[in-house]
Amino acid sequence: MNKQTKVWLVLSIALSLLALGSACGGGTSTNKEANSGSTETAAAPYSGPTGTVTGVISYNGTPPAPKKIDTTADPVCGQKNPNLSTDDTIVKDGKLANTFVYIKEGTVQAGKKIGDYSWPTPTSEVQLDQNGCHYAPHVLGVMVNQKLKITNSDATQHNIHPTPKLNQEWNQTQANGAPPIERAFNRAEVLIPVKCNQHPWMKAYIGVLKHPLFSVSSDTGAFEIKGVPAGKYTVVAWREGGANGEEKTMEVTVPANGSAKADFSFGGAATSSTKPSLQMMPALELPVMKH
Ligand SMILES: [Cu+2]
Repeated sequence: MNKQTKVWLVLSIALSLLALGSACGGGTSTNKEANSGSTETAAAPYSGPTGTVTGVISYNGTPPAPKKIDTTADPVCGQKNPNLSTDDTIVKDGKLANTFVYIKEGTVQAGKKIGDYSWPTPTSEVQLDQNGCHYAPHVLGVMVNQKLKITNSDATQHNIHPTPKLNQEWNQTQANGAPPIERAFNRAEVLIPVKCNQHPWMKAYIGVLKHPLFSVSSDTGAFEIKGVPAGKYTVVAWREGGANGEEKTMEVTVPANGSAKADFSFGGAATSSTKPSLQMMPALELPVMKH
């Protein structure tokens, strides 16, 4: 072996070691970044005292009457659900259902931001059923990466089509008798509209959050958010309508082992009810809906 070959040998061994080292090191640091660089997976879970946020969503004035839906395009829908009608404003005794209420931001008693804590992804799945050519529930929440299980209880084909702005858009056909579709959203987004490419009247809304501090108002207008770290927060109540829905916010202080009240009201003259409805917005998508 001459001197030159020796030098090359040593050099190439050194280079390979260097490459190996940097590959390993690089991998580790990338992992670290993924776990600590982004706020959603960064910090430790919260373990201090918690309270609840409860409230009732009211609707001022006369709500728009539900409109009967023409289902002649798919006789299966009409047979199963002859009284199918619009469900964008469900009001009973002045109380509004299907309002998505969540903790948007705020400071925990200890002084940290709520977003600085990590929240484990639930192992339980959230179900979205298609029954009578209607989504149930109409409004739902999931955590980031939590499994959403979509079922078809109808003797007809649906095509589930979420139209997010931050997550990836997809649409998937689910035939009569097809197994559940399991999906998840990997970014927080409030809320993602869901439509059915087969039945243009079908609408649902999915709120995706990094934490479990959300709730949907029931038929009595009531909601409850449990397990909220004691602290001071902005609570948002969202309901559908307009291009991006309608939002109200409120500041609340959640006491340790206590409850904060957050009553909201929608409807009435002061609200933005004159905005175009979401259904009318994407003119480009109308031909797709006819499939
Ligand atoms: Cu459908």
